[in-house]
Parts: sequence; C-alpha cells; structure tokens
Amino acid sequence: MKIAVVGATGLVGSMILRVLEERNFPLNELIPVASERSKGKEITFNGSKYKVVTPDEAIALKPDIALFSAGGATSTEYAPKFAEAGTVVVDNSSAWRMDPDKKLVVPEVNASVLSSDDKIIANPNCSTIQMVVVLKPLHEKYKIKRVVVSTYQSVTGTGVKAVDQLNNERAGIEGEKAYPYKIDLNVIPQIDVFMDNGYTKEEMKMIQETNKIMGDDSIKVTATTVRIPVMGGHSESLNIEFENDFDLAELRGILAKQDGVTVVDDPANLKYPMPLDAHDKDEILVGRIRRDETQDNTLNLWVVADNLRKGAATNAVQIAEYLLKEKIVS
Ligand code: A2P
Ligand code: 11C
Repeated sequence: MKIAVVGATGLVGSMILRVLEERNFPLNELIPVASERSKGKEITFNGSKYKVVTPDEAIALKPDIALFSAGGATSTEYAPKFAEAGTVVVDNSSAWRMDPDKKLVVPEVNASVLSSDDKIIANPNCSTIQMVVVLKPLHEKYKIKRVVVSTYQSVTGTGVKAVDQLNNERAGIEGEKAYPYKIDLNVIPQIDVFMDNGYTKEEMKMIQETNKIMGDDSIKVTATTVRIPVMGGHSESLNIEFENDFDLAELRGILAKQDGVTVVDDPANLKYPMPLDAHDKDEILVGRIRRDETQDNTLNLWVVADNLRKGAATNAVQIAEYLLKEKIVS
C-alpha cells in the first residue's frame, strides 16, 4: 500500500502521520506531500526519514490512497488529478462534502455507503463528526426530530496561526492574528465567515453535513458555533427532541455501546467530559446526560472530542482502513 499525505507539514497532516503510525496502518510506502515551499524538507515516520514532495511529483508516483488536508483550494485543484491517476482520495477539506456525487463519511455512522466507484471521499467537519456518532444510535432507536447544538471550539480547529495567537497573547507577545479579536480570556461567537442568512459557514456545515451523513433530511438541526481559548478539543451542548419517548437508563446503555463513544457521566463524583480529558484521544466523550424537563421526549447532553483526531485525522485514517478491510482498495 502506497499512501500519500497531502498537507503533511500542517497541523492535521502531521496528526494523520501520527495516527497512521499509532494504528500500524499497513503501508509500505509513504509519500509526504506539501507545497513547493516545503519540497525536500524531511519528515520522520516510523523512525525513517522521508522527503516532502509536491502534489505533481506525488501524482507521478501513483499512490493507492491520498489523505488530503491542505485546504479547499489544494483539494479542488489536485484531488481530481490524483483520482484520474487511479488514487482514491480521502479529503479533509470542505471542497467536496456537499457534492451530491461524493460520499461524506463517518465510519461508525455510514461507512457502508462506500463502494469502488468512490474516487474522492469527503471527511466531514470536526464539530459535525463528534455530533453524528452520538446522534446515530439515538436516531435509530428513538427517531430524532430536532437538534439544537451550541459549540465551544478549540483554537486548533483554525490551524497553527490561531494556536500561535493564543500562545502569543498569553505570553504578552505581539504577533499575527488568526481572529478579528483577542481570543485569550474571551469567547468569539463566530467560526468561519457569515452567510446571507446570518449563520456562519461552520453553523451551516453542521446542519447540512449532519443531514447528509445521517441520510435523513427530516432531522432539523440548528447551530451556534463559538470559539473559546482552549487548545485541543471541541465541546458541544446538544438538545435533542425525539419522536418517541425514551428511558434514560436504556439510552445511556445505547450510548455506552456505540463504537467510538465513551460515556463519562457521574455527577455525584463530578465526572463529566472536558477537553483536557479528550485531548490526544480518539474516543468521543459523552456526559451530562439528562432529560430536558421543559419538553416531552427531549434530552440534553454534552459531547467532547479531540478535533484534530476523531474530528479530522483519525476519521480520515478510519475511512482508509475501511477501504482496505472491504477490499475497495487493494
Ligand atoms: P506547506 O507547509 O508547504 O505550506 P495548516 O492547515 O496547518 O496550515 O497546513 C496546511 C497544509 O497544506 C500544509 O502542509 C501546507 O504545506 C499544505 N499546502 C498548502 N498549500 C498547498 C499546495 N498548493 N499544495 C500542496 N500542499 C499545500
Ligand atoms: C474549526 N471546524 O474548528 C473548524 C475547522 O471544514 O474542516 C475545520 C474546518 C473544516 O474551526
């Protein structure tokens, strides 16, 4: 298996390399890819050194799978070129997610939609991924009518520039800004650009991607997405209204059995999920599970995951693992 990682020098790309190492992904050739600026730079993978190549050089090497995390423009330009050369692309940008001809995949939810016809496969937005893994088993059992989600998102979701901004502000150093406002000691109720309807693009991603991944446009989703001065891990408050009533103990059991989910919910001992606990883990942590006492068949819960891992790198690697397991790529 020849695997290219496009964006290998970036925040998500380097996490993809780490996740490939940790999971012992069965590859015998790694092709780290970045822009012309990084050509020739050395990266270490599984104890060996590899030289970074450009996308055009990588295409000529005909990788079996390319894991892309180099921004929408790079994906738009290069994913079709890799696909044409016979490579299956798993793309972490938003470039192809809502294309009706492309699959948008979270393996625990809808891996079965994949087939050998899929040459460019989209990896969803981080805040969507951690939400749908929790929604899926609950929808199957109780049928979701509506979800109200509010997010508390880490600066790592923006990239290196935002991590630098937070660190610089904490150290009292002037530097480049990723956000229009100070982020340390602050909360910014804007993630990505504003759309004509007053929602941000991040909010619209959570709405549209959820319907597509769940394969059910009848689920109503409304979102408020917020940036907070936290380093690794997105948190979400979910209010979920079901068609059918639920038993709280049974519902907890369903979540505890869900692949990729760990229930951390013991208020008596002050146990609930926090980003510091989710950091560097692949599991999605769920807690504060309780009835919304103001409305029938309605639940409140709290979901936390490492946005660079399950929210990006791990999900992409899991898609690649599924392609191998099902011999969609061999
Ligand atoms: P480079 O380091 O050469 O700029 P992040 O999201 O953390 O900013 O990382 C973006 C990643 O995408 C980096 O690895 C970056 O490489 C890569 N990248 C940006 N533009 C291109 C491009 N035109 N072709 C290939 N890789 C690119
Ligand atoms: C954030 N969710 O936390 C964004 C980052 O569409 O993959 C991921 C953007 C995307 O800022």
